[in-house]
Amino acid sequence: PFLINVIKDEHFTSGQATTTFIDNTPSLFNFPQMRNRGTKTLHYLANITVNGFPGIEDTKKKHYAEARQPQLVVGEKVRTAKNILDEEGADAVVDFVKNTKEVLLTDTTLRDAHQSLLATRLRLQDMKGIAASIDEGLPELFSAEMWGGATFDVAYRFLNESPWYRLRKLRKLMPNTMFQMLFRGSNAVGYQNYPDNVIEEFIKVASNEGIDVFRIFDSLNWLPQMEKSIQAVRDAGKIAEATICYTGDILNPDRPKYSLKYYKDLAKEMEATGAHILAIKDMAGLLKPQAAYRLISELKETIDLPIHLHTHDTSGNGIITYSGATQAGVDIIDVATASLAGGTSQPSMQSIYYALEHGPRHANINIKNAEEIDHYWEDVRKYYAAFEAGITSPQTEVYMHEMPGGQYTNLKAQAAAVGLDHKFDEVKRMYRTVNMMFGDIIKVTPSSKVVGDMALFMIQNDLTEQDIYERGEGLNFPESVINFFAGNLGQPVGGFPEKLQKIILKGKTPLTDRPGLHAPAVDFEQVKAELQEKIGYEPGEHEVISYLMYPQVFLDYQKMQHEFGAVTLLDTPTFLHGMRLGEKIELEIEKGKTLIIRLDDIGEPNLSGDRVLFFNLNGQRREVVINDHS
Ligand code: 3PY
Ligand code: ZN
Repeated sequence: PFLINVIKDEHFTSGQATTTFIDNTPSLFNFPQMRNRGTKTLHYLANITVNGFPGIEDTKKKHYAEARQPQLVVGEKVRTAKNILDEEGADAVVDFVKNTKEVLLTDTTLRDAHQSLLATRLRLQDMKGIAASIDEGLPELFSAEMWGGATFDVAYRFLNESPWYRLRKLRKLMPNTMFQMLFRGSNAVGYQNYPDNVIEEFIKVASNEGIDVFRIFDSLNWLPQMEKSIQAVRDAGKIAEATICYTGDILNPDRPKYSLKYYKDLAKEMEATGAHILAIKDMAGLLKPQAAYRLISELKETIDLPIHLHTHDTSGNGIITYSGATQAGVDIIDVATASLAGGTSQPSMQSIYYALEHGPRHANINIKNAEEIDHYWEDVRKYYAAFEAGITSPQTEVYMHEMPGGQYTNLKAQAAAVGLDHKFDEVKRMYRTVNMMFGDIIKVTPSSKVVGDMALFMIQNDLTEQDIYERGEGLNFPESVINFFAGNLGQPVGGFPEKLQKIILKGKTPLTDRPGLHAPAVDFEQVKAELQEKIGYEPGEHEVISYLMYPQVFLDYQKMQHEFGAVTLLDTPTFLHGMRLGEKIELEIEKGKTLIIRLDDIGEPNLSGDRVLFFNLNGQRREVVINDHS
């Protein structure tokens, strides 16, 4: 069967297979699964139909029309930023950006937009339906942000999907678009510090798999936590965006800690690392329009790197902020397609287009194509209704609590999980209090999680700031908070508040230098052997990395794959809600091989709660027994 798999592989038959081909083509090894894919799929469908999808209360499957496909106008072939990178390298892309008069756009739809609006739940199946159209219809984009941040962990954990497989598939469908990822410096795509050689290996493999632009930040803006990553990206021949996370308000004289001077000094330091681009990451959407104008103007005078601005539209001011930044000379801005824009997501691509139209720095994209592509997203968003956070209007309170766009909805869910949903206003105020107790820190993953955990902890236990100082010795603080004060995320701007640090660490000595200096290098061969033992086959280098980042999550994913097979291919309503009685679905599991599945009957539960589901699979009657957990 191995040989048959090989000779049927498109890549092999096209003559492009090299000696790494077998390593890099795990589908060759899928034959044991292939035989019983039908059975596994039925098992998944039966389970979701009876027990629902974890975290979704309303299990009823609605009727959805198929998402509209765009009618594109494709003109002359454009030489894209990706073409320049592949043909001439990273420095040529920098020159291209500098020589472009118009403002360039990064489309965040495939990453931050759904991370911020739909709990990161967007599936590959829905990305696949539009990816080629984005590549063809929007060739003027600087890049598409489609990986990193929370997507890595969520894909495995909640979607039964491999982020690497997602990357490979999209890479094939979008050969002319630069792929951008969000990389948390020494925290990679996790919430903790990883040894330097893990960081380097991650960047090497991600770059081989198709990531072109790495936006590297540190959750405390601490440069020592970013330098290794920047160097690794340079070594891989890809584009390193050194990132400053923006917090506070440079125009507010009462908030002097994060002043214009602070940002300018940091920008100079970032430039000195050899990064290609400076990114300003306004993760909460705090950069007000006039401040944006001032900040970008002064940064353009201070450094010679192109500047890439990222904001969130939480307050409703995002478009004006971009308008100010564009006037001040920002080179690239992050936008999302209209249907997944606004609110805690990025400002809308289509809106900024019209805001700048006919001006000197108008965005050079085909707006008709952008609008056509947006129809697709408008339809797809409906599938994910269960993950909507219900924020339907501008939230100017963000200027008070300063919560990142990607955290807002998450923390709301976290609060609800411990029965505090009715107290979310209090949580937001406490979030601010905690930030000030911690010395007014940069709040972005993972430091934002520390603040969120502490805020929830205090409200849950009915504690005030005063209580912490007076009774803190006897309290068991959340793990993440202890970890932060122990210096394991690095050093915050201006240092830790000593009194609080003493209370929280209870005598433990904190680190004052880079955690990576203390973390022993990982022996990849040894980890590979350990993983092989657990999963029963020789893992690829990407799987070793996933296992290092998220051991349990990765193993659980493996188990799910084993149990349910390629559920990635199911359409989203079916994936989330299962099947209606009498419904028929078609599932193309590979070219020319389609499963036609009808659900004929659902039996009553027996005494131990087991139900029989009667399916018809490609004309044959099949029964699946499933335990009803309700
Ligand atoms: C992430 O790290 O996931 C973020 O989006 C931070 O803003
Ligand atoms: Zn963001």
